[in-house]
Amino acid sequence: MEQRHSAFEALKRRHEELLARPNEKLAAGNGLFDRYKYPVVTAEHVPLHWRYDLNPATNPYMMERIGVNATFNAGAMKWEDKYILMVRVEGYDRKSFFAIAESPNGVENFRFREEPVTLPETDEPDVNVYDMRLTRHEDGWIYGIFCSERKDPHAPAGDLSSAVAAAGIVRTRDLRTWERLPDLRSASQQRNVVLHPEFVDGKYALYTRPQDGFIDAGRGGGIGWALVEDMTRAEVREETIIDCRQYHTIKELKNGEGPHPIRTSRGWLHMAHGVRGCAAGLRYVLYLYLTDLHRPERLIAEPAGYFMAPQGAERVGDVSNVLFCNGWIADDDGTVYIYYASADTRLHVATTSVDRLLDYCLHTPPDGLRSACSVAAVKELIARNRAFLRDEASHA
Ligand code: M1P
Repeated sequence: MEQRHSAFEALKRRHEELLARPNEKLAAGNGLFDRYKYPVVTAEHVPLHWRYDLNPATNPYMMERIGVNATFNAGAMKWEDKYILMVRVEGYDRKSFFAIAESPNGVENFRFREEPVTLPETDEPDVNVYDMRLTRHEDGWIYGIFCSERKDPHAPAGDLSSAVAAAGIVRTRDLRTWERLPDLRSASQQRNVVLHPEFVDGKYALYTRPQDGFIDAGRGGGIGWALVEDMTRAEVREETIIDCRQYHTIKELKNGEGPHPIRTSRGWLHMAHGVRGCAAGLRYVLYLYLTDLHRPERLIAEPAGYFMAPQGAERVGDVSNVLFCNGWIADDDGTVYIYYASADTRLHVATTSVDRLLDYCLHTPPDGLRSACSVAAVKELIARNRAFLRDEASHA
């Protein structure tokens, strides 16, 4: 009995050390953003009482009863002065569910609330749920749109992998009780659906990602845009592609909107993921684009290539070579907290500012779509630098 007690005390001590561990900004990067030394939420952050039966009578060996495999792809928002993450928690059983973790400063000490979120179901229960985007809408509700995955009813006998992706919708006023609304109706499968925070032409505006199959975007041309009159019976009637997939780019195979865009003086700042295929499988990177303040569906700037790609230990995990982001927070002082997951395994933070992100969007050359254009862009920068250095030397 004494031994079992001390085993649990040791677990508790290690867990508390992990939760209380200070995080550190890493030494200078590329000027775009700063990475941090430690991930902000890992499977080990999940409370012990979700995983262990603490009663020695029913758990004589103090074994973990319900294992957590990964914590990743979190929605994010500021709430009552806390930085809130709606984390995708994935168990050993491969099922994901949502749980809220909170931090006082956005970069460390994330702690899960007492219990995971109880997500109401529709008449057609979800098999798996993940990747919730949180939007505090100007209508007064906080919406959560997530992927609801179910077995493909038309899969041939013996095919136990084919699935159908749809956008599930919940809303809340307090981040505690959730009202489930009907899933988004759409002619195609949908994942990475995101609600714009403001009405556009008096309607709710959705970023969509039409896809032919569960994995393949197929004829789905990229990130779409659809206006919806009523979120309690949301339906995609007309969908226009606002950010296209293109040959030989980082988003050749598919792309998807990240969190809802941030309103800035120069336009709506968007974070998205782009996917391409290579010999190692799919490679997911993060990129930014900017759209018009009054017409959020109108693209006004898109820097070439990626903003962030997996680096070092981020490269390896359950689904290696993946960065994914569906949550960021723009603070009142202009700081932006980017919550990104690596390799479908763990969650990190990077910090930057609205000003930096705008400067990046407005001054990084766009993708010329050919090597010759990339060379021209480099030479143009070299020429400007030569002129600048000459000018500086002449004033010395
Ligand atoms: O495994 C990488 C990502 O794959 C999917 O993203 P997308 O729909 O853009 O391909 C999602 O399952 C996502 O959760 C996952 O991180």
